[in-house]
Amino acid sequence: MNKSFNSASMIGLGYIGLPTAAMLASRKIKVVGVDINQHAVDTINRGEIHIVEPDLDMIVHAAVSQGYLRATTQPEPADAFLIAVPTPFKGDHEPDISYVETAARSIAPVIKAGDLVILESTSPVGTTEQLASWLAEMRPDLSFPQQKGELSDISIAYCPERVLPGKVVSELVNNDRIIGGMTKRCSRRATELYKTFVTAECIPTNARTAEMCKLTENSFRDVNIAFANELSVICDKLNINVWELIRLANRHPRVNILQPGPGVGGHCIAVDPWFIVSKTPAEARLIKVAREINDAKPHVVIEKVKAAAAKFRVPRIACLGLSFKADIDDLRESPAMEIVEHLKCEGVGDIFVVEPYINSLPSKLIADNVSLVSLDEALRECDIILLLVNHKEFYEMERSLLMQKIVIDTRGVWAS
Ligand code: SAJ
Repeated sequence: MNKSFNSASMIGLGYIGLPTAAMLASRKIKVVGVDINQHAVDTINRGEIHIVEPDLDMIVHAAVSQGYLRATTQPEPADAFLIAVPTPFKGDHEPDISYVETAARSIAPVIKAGDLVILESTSPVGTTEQLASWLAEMRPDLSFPQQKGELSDISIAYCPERVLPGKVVSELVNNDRIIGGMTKRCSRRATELYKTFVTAECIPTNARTAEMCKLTENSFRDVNIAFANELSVICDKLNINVWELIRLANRHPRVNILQPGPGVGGHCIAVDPWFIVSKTPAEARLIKVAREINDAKPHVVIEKVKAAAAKFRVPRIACLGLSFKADIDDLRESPAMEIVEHLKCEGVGDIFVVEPYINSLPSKLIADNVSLVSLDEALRECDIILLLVNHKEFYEMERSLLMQKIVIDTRGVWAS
């Protein structure tokens, strides 16, 4: 049992906060999770979860029933505070760190000398220093690293999460962790906390480098997906099967091209590169173009569907998958959603969605008369089959059912 931290508080109980809170609780640290979403709080307090993530339900259930995890809407005192709230962008791709500010201001009244505050949310460079100044402004009775360095009452660090949705539980334990303390002592204290459940390495650095490291990881992936997406558009023009092309090119020992798709979704890769672009617009040229290429990809797909639909009087279009990637329920920033919405708004045809991971469509689509149907029904009723997400159900289906249909496979699921 860890003696430095008997209690911890997680601010934000979403896709990152809840699993992290549950892992800490599984190591017998008393964890209070804080969220403004009363439904999430009530669900967790029943020992259940409000998100889809493999194996998380068992860990949360055990932590709640053994009394190590509890949720509430108001921050309470604890030895360590971890902040995992959203950092979206606003207007012209400018980062919106208002949730971090609200979280900081909400914990300020309950922090005490000796506490550790960790920011996990993906953030533009400088946000941790900003967080420290909000706390200092609200608590002049306490000292902070920017004022007293190693002697400060409060330790502050930036420790980005880097887990993959769908594999969160194992990656939380097995991935190396970057620990960006505002001072060396801050890094040591944060490492001590993470070491309660992380078996991989915790690597210390400063807060600004840790912030940039997180943005760099996701921008690296975005740029590489943009390369694959650009290849797919080039191959369409040249009448080459892009999936076969990539498979062959990847047989080179130093080539590893990612997979094209209908666009890049999720709340991370489609967002984080803009945090670099907005700070250094003149320098971040490749990163910006990659974002633009990936953002343009849904429109390439829409044009293909329109061309196919023009052959029918009232085209019936089955859209297979709505989530932003395979085998999860997360619809945030999903290119599949964007494509479905456009097809409907532009009156391209009757739209049927197959999404095995959700029980009802978002209200926007219900209002637009889009129907959620089974795979069997979609294949029976529709003329055009548009595959948008590579869910395992679509790999496993009987391919002969696609005969006589116009198939647009944006993920290469049926390419071989
Ligand atoms: N995608 C492609 N082609 C590919 C790989 C992905 O089109 O070859 C698309 C996906 O379909 C999806 C989007 O990219 O729409 C993002 O999916 P992803 O699996 O690449 O990443 P996320 O958003 O689920 O998680 C990423 C991860 N970052 C990296 O791999 C560098 C994860 O480790 C981070 O923790 C997460 O972002 C985050 O929270 O920042």
